[in-house]
Amino acid sequence: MKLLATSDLHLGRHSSLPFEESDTGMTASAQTWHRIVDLAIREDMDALLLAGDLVDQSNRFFEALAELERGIRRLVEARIPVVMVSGNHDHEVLPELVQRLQGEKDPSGEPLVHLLGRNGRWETRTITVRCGEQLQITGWSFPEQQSRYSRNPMETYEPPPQSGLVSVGLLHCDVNQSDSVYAPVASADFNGTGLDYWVLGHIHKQIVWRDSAPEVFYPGAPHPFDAGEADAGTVRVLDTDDGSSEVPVAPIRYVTLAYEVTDGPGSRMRGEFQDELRALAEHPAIRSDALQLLVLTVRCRGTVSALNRFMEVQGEHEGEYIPVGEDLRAVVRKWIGEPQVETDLEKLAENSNPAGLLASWILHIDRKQASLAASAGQGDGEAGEKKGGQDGKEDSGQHDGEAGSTDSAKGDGESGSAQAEYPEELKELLDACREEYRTLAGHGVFKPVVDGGQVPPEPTDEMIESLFRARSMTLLQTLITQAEERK
Ligand SMILES: [Mn+2]
Repeated sequence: MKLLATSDLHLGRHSSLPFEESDTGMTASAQTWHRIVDLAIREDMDALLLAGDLVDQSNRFFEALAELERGIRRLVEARIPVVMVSGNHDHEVLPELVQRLQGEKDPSGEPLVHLLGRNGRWETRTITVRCGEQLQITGWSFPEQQSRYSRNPMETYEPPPQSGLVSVGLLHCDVNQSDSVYAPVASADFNGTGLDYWVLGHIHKQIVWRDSAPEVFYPGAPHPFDAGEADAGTVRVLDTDDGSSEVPVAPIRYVTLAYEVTDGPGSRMRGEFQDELRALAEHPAIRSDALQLLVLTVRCRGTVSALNRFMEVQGEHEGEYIPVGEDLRAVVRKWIGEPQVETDLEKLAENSNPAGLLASWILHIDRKQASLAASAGQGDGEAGEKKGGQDGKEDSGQHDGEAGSTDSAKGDGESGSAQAEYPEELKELLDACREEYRTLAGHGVFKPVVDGGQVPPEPTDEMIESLFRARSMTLLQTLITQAEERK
């Protein structure tokens, strides 16, 4: 028996692509939905299992619902039963859709369209699938009035009677997120449920709990909507004889490529880039006749000069379509250049220019913090026993790690007792930084999270120094980058 399983189509949801495809069907999940229907018919699937969130946002999208209905009618014509449960997006609209389709029956009079477990009640049905065999299927749907459901639906689950038939569970739920408002369940809840398989919906990434019995999986969303859904784009075929496997179906896939850019000859990169895209298109998790467009995010790390060179060769690709195969193109959605700045602080601090000044301030702060860590480390050693657990927990944990570092030893040697003293101008800057911090915090601009969520009423010296150090480092890197660019 071959069952096609999917969920989270979100028909009607819009993609955020800025390119020409955003107006065409390629970014619409309706196209993917009809490809899933094609696949079910072409590969003689015995049933289609849908684990919820088939349309986006309840009854606002009648067009989306019409596409869903059109696809289901095509399956019904091919005598492929469709079994679904509703999720947190389609809980209102699926009942009326199924109502409209309840007259669709196979020649023996059995209904071909099923919605299981309406209104948050578990339900088991035995259906005859396309090959004539019987399948026992158990499911639970989100209540019609509730897009949020904070209880665990498995609390009310009872194993259906043993039938000897292939048995599958269908559920839209959030696994191992105990505070979720979308039907939180634990992965362990599926153990001992007496079923052969569980098909879950809600998470858009495919997840398979491999070593569990029953076999439990999220098939994942078959259609990705943005760069954050690089893992979406496949359905799962559950073959009761040969095991289950993923099948890519989406016409569009989002991919991030990462490069270390070197100062070598830039011209070879373009060719390499295309080779890599061709290899990518052959990857089993992506390769599909349906695939038409790869949307790329390209992250490059390297020195400023190497990045500049790379962009000279590659930069014109942004938004440009790159042919990859006969029916496949790629487009670069975004280049992200991550300049790596060489910062030898000691060496920079020898200069009297702004970069040198910033470097020496950073070194002052580092030395002070290192010496504090060293003395605190000593303190712990002496008083560790006496302090015990009362308030020593945070302190000792924090200082233990730092005390052993070579930095602190270096700080000791270099400046001795004078290390805690800052030059006047640095003191002034830190005071200004503290004032600014107070003003921003007073306006609720940011909420500093320190030590597990507590917001201290007054920033500590360490906080102000860290803030100042981070800002100085950013500024220093900008200065160096600009200097390199002028070369
Ligand atoms: Mn959902």
